[in-house]
Amino acid sequence: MKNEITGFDSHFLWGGATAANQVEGAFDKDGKGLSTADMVPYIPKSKRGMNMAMDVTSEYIEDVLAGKREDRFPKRDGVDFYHRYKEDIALFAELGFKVFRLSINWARIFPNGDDAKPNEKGLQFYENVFKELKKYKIEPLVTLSHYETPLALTRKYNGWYSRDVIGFFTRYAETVFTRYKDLVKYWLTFNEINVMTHSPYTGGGVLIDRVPNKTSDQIAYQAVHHQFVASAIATKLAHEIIPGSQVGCMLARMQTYPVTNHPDDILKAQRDNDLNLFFTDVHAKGEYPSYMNRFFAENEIVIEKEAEDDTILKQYPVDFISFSYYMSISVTTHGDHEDTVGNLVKGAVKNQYLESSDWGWQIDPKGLRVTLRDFHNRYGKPLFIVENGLGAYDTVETDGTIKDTYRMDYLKQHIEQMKEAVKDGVNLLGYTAWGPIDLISMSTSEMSKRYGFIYVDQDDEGNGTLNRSKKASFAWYKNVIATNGEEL
Ligand code: BGP
Repeated sequence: MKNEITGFDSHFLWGGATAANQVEGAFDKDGKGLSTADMVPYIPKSKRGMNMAMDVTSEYIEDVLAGKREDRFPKRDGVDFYHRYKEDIALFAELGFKVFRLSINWARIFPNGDDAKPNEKGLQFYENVFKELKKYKIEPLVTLSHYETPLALTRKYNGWYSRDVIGFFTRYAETVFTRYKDLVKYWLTFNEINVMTHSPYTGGGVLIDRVPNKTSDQIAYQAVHHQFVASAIATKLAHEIIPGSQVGCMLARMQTYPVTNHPDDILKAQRDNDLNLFFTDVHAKGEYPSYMNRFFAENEIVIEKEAEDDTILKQYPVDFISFSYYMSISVTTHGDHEDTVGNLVKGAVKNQYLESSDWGWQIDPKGLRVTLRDFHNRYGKPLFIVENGLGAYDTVETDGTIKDTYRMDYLKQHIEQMKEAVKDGVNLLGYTAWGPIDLISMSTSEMSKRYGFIYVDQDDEGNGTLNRSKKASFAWYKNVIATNGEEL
């Protein structure tokens, strides 16, 4: 008997991914409260570190609110998706999208996070968006929390460091599940949940300076524990309220390689991979992995849990695993090596075999295949690549065209490896390219770091017509989808 090894099946979900705070704008319209993302400072490039969200402090927030700072505010006013969603969705439909990933900005629904009643205008906005998607048979994939904790929860409770936030989040989740039960089947709980340990403010609206006697790691892992419990409760609620719904977790995957074959390097890479996979391990297996006991002990981290937490985690694991993938990381225990990816990942060194993006992210399509194979073997659950893409400077030619061949090359190479992984037997639900329409960068707040197939006329200072136009990659991705990944 001949074995057929085929590529993507006919239900494969092709599409694109965004986040509310990076596309919507209208940060204070129709009853929306401020969210943590609205406060990230816009700092001119010359004065900039890698992730400005790390610089947010209690004092900074109070100063901005009191009008004492001159940094632009709001910091990320998006690309006006709030008013132009019909035009944008029509373009996604033209691309042939089967799925569109977006987030609900929690502060549109509960402006202060702990309000007694939801904000109807916020609920109506997303209902309109989901109905518009339905018109074109595009399946929404909705992130409940994409770095958008209501700012009031940060000021009042110190965000996810407080256990109280579990209750506010699950009420928000219940509200949107109930309202959109006929419109949305696929949900993600927390975007890149592991970012909490890199930047607790970004990941959970947590201000380290408010807990002076504890280490940043102690604070971050406690906040993440609260998110794990909230994620499990949300999974339970989704299954109860929306029959047939699918809930996933979401990880910023940092595939980590040893620089040499020195056993110390191998062990370091393995340990760093564990620290990254800890998050998906808890979500998928419903318990804390034993390798974390030593890490917690050595770093004097004690997680405060309630009696029922372990049972909740065990009872409601996620249905699928999703992740973002932009680059791989290389680490070593010895020798001098050139640092890479700025300060984004501590201790990451340059991999001599890989090229880098203009922002120092090391491009590694085969690393995507490695990750897919690993995840498949480790979890045995369906996988979903919900972010991947190349942030690049685009040049508009005098005739208005944009020849972004570099973007097509990047995506082509990653999709090729994704196809190989599927042939290896990996169960992959879909692929949503990051930022199908240009949007505000998460790590740098720049507009000029672009990912889109659709160009948006806006510069780093927020000037421009906001007109949309098609880049060369538009027709290319359209054909990829039309041929189900056969023609790349
Ligand atoms: C991920 C975030 C996104 C997104 C992307 C690209 O970490 O989930 O929100 O922005 O990275 O990053 P950047 O915008 O910094 O280029």
